[in-house]
Parts: sequence; C-alpha cells; structure tokens
Amino acid sequence: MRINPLRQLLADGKPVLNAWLSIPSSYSAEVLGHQGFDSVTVDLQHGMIGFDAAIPMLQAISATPAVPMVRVSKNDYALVMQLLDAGAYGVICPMISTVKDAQDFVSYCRYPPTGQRSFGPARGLLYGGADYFVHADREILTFAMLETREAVANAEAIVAIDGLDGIYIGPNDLCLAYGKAPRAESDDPEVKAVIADLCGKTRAAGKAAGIFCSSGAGARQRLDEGFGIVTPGNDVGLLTQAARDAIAVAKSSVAVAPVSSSLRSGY
Ligand code: 3PY
Ligand code: MG
Repeated sequence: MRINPLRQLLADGKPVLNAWLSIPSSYSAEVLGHQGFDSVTVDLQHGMIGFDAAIPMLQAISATPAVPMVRVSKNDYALVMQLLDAGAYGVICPMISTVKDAQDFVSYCRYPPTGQRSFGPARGLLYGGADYFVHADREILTFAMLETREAVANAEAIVAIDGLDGIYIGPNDLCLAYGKAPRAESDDPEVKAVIADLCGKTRAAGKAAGIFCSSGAGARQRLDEGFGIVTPGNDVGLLTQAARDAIAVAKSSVAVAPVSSSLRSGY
C-alpha cells in the first residue's frame, strides 16, 4: 500500500502544512496540491462541498504530491466510511467532545476486529494499492477536532484513545465556546491558555497537535507554539487576500518588486 508520508513527518517532529479546500472544484484542489503543501483537506463541514463534489477533488489531489484528506461534516458512520472508500488518507472529524465521540470516530476508520469499518474500499484500492485492506488501519490518519468546553474537559482522556492519531483544534468554535468572538488567532488570554493546554496535553500523549489558522503568519505562530500540523488559511481566505493585495498594488503609485517568474503568466 502507498505509505502515508504525514505519519512519518509527524513522528519525526517535522511541520506538516495542510491546505484546506472549501471551493467545490477539482481544479482548485489540483492547483493547491501542486504548491508544496504536505496534505490537502477537502472540507465537507463548512466548505461548499458535498460527497459527489468531493470525489473529483480527491482524484485531483491524488495526482499531486500532497496527501488527500477530508474534514467530514459530522461524526457519521456512513459518511466517514464513504470518504475513506473515496480515497481519503486522513479524516478530520469536527465537534468531538467526549471519549465516546472519539472512540466511535476511530472505530469508523478502522477495520474489524479493531473497529467497525465496512469493507468496500473502491478508490482506496486505486490510490492505495491492491494490499490496501492489509495496511489501511496503519496508513489512515484520524484527527479529532476539539472545539467545545466539554472537549477541553475531556481532552486528556480523548488524546489517550488508541487509534486516534491527533487533534485538530477549531479555534473559531473554541472562541465561541468561551463566549468570545470567533478568531483563528485570538488574543483572548483565556482562549490562548486553553489552546496551549490542549497542545501540551496532546504532545504529552505522543499524539499530533493540529490547528486551523487564518494565514501563513498565523500558521508560523502555531508551529512556534509547538503545533505539528497547521492550515495557513483556507482556499477562500488565500484567494481573497491575494485578490485584495493585487488590487491594492495595482492602485498604488509606488513601484513594487516584480512577481516571481512562475507567476508572471498570471496562472
Ligand atoms: C474552527 O475554527 O472552529 C474550525 O472548525 C476551523 O474550520
Ligand atoms: Mg469548528
């Protein structure tokens, strides 16, 4: 089976940069997959993406060096399995608040006797290889999103669960849980302390600590704080910022540095 390079990067303490797709386009997926990200996540929770749109996106990512991942819309047996069968090599599951939530999620991703994943790997076989079934439990990564007060209270027990590879903090929902305005990089001392505590507990358990960020600078800051897997903004955020920057530069009368040669064509 094709190995999952993220597992090694995380084990070696090397930073993992994970792109995040909310535009339902195989072309966007392919473009981002070629930009140097270690993985590309198709977001079925807040992205404008359903299962049928996710399939060509996973196919497109498969044709790039990046590892195809998904964020599911909820902790759902059928949906998690369908996306694994569609070739996802990692699953990020939102709103995991209890040990039972996390155990259920992990069990959907693992074949019996460890879990309750049903057999029918479809695209998983094409992407992973003929021996997919033998090694899938080893290669497929599971990340629980901790983003509620209940999750914070249960964090130590959740990160200790066998088969859970790591957490992926949803900082916006975490802000809401503490009565604060949603911000990926909130300055609120209480939210900052909770995020640092979750990161520390996850690392102490030998698991990967991931977090959603709003920009490259935000991602850099999180890596410096000890996170191992970060998302430097989603596709819409990157596109929006790039468009605004381009407009601002075009309107300014100040001479600017030339764009890099690979971008000169405009593509
Ligand atoms: C959050 O910040 O809550 C997320 O789930 C990121 O998408
Ligand atoms: Mg969230």
